[in-house]
Amino acid sequence: MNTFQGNLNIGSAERVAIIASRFNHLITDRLVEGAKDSFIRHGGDESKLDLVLVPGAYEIPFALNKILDKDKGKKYSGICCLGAVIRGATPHFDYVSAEATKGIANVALKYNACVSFGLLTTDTIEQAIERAGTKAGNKGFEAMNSLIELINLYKKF
Ligand code: INI
Repeated sequence: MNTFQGNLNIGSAERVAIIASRFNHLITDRLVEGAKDSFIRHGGDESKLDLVLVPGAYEIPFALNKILDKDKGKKYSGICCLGAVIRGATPHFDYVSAEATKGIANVALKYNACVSFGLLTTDTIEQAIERAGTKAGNKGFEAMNSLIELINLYKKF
């Protein structure tokens, strides 16, 4: 059986972008730190890591679309999307989380791009804190790990 999978080494020549939303920035700042930590620990050159900030998670797919449209797959090896959607008293959460999730997937498929999904969708702020560098780890770190693995997997095809 031939098995294909990517490793977790990112070459120092690879350029990667993080798109992160500022909404709930107490949380998203920690996700960015986690993603940056993963990038550097796996061999990435910090000067090749770009951070693109958008107002909220709803805007992540639009920025992703714009960047990939301009980039044509030349500049970035991959893009890591980070955000935090936290349920409130109204149905707003459902619309924002659904559109951000669908939008990121649709744009990634449209451009056949390496994109990872580090969007927290939680019922409470406590759940978000747990996933942003405390009890449940750091989902930004995990999302960058997945991106690096995907970048290396794609090189095999
Ligand atoms: N954006 C988030 O990133 N997280 C949220 O929890 C959130 N809530 O709950 O409102 C949120 N809303 C803003 C939205 O993403 C857009 O920025 C806004 O609607 C303007 O387009």
